[in-house]
Amino acid sequence: MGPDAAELALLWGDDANDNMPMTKKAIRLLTSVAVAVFCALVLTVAVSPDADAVQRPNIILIMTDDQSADTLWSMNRVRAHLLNRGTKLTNARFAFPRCCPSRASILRGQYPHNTGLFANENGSGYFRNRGLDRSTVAVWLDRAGYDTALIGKYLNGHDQKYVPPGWDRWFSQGGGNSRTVNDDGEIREYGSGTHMDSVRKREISDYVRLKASTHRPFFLQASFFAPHAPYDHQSAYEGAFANAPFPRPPAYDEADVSDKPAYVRSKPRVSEAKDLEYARDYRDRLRALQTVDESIAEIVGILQNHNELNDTYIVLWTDNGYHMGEHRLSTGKLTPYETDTNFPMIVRGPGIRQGVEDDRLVLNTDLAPTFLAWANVPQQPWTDGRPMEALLDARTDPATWRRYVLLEGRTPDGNGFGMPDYAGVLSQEGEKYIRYASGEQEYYDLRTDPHELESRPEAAPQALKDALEALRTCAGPGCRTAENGPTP
Ligand SMILES: [Ca+2]
Ligand SMILES: [Ca+2]
Repeated sequence: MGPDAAELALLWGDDANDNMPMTKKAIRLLTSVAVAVFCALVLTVAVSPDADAVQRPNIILIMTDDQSADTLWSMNRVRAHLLNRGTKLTNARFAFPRCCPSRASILRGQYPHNTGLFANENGSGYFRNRGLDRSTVAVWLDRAGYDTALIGKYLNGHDQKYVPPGWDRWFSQGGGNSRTVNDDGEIREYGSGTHMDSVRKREISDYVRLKASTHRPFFLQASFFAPHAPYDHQSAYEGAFANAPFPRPPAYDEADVSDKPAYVRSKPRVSEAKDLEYARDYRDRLRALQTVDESIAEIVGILQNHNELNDTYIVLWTDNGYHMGEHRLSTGKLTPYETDTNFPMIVRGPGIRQGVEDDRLVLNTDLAPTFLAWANVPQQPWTDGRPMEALLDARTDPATWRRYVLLEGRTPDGNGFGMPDYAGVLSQEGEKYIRYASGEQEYYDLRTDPHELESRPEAAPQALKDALEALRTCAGPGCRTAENGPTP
C-alpha cells in the first residue's frame, strides 16, 4: 500500500506533488514495501535531508513496428515533445533487425545468440518454454516495486490466453495486429474495421492517467503496430501526406549490384509498377504513424497534468528498420544494411540533454540495463548490453564507450528472399564487415560510402575481423569487453 494524495498533502502541504518529485517517489517506494507498523519510522527516514533516497522515476518505452528512419519527419509531436526535449541517438542498432528476436533482445538485454531467438515463427512459445520470460526487464522492475504494463504487440506466435510473468497490466493481441486481445486475462473481440492502434492509444492513455494520478512508479511498454504492413490507419488521415515525396536514396534501385552477394545480385531492377506501389505504401506508412504521434502528445499531456513529466523517462524506438527498394530489395527487413539495422532512438527524461544528437553506438540490448539503472535496481550480471544512463546524462558522460557492435542474422524459419545467415560487425567509425554462411563477404566504410553502394571485402581491416571473432560467441560481461575492443 502506498500513500494516497491526501497523505502526501498532509506530509508536504498542498503543493506536495509539485515540488518534490524525487523524494516523493522515494517515499512511495518505501511505503509500498513497509508494513503499516513501520510507516511512521520509514517516513521519518525518507524526509530526512540525509536520507539515502532511492529514486523511482516512471519509464515509458514507446515502440513502433518496422519503422524506417525516413518516416520520422512526419511525426510533428515527436519533434515537439521528444526530439526538442531529449536526445536523438542517431547510431542506435538492432543486433538482428527482425520483430521477435529484437523484442526478445529488448526484454532481456541479450544478443540473439544468447536468447537463442532468431525466428519469428513460434517465437513467443520458445521464449516461454525455455523459461526466458521468467527473467525479463518487466519481472525485474515488478519485483522492485514498479507497476508494469504491456499494451500492444508482444512476441510473434504468442498464445493469447497466456499472460507472461512480471506484467501487472496486460493488454495484448500477442504478435500481430489481431482484433482479439487479452485484457488482463479476459479475451476481448473487437469488431471488423476497428483501428487497433487507436484502441491501444486509448488504453495507453487510460493506464498512464491511472498510474500518474496514484503517483506510483510504473514501467509501460506501449507497442504499436504502425507502420507495419498493411499500413492500417485512421480514416481521418486518408488524405494526409498525399504529396509527400517518396524518398529514393542513392541505394534505391541500385544500378550496379556486381559488388553484392548473390541474394541481392539476383534481384531485378525496381519496376515502374513496384515504384508506384512503394510510393503509395510509404504514404500509408506516414498516415499510420500519426496515431503513435497523437499518443505521444497525449502521454506527455497527462504526465504534465499530474506533475509527473519531469519524473518520467520516455523512449521512442522501433523493433527493426525497413527497406523499400533499396539495393533492389522488395519491402522488408532482416538484412545487415543500414535501412534495416539502424533507427534513431529518442530519449527524454530527468537529466537528459535536450535537443542534441549523439552518434555513439547503442544497441537493443542496452534498453533493459538502462531501465534498471534509471530505476536504481541492481543489474543482472549476465546481460550483454550496458546501461546508457551515464551516456545520456550530460553530468556523467563516460570517457569511453563501446567501439563495436555485433550484427547477426539467422532465419531458421526461412526468409523468402534467399538471404543466407550472417554474422557481422560495425565499428563506431562506421566500418561494416559482414560474413555470410555462403562464404560471401561485404565491407563498407560508411564514412565514404554511407549508402553501401560499393562493397570492398578485400579492404576489410584485420582488426574488424578480429572484433567479429570476439563478438560472435560472446556472453555477458565478455560481450562488453569484446565491444570495447583491445585496449590501446
Ligand atoms: Ca517489426
Ligand atoms: Ca553497387
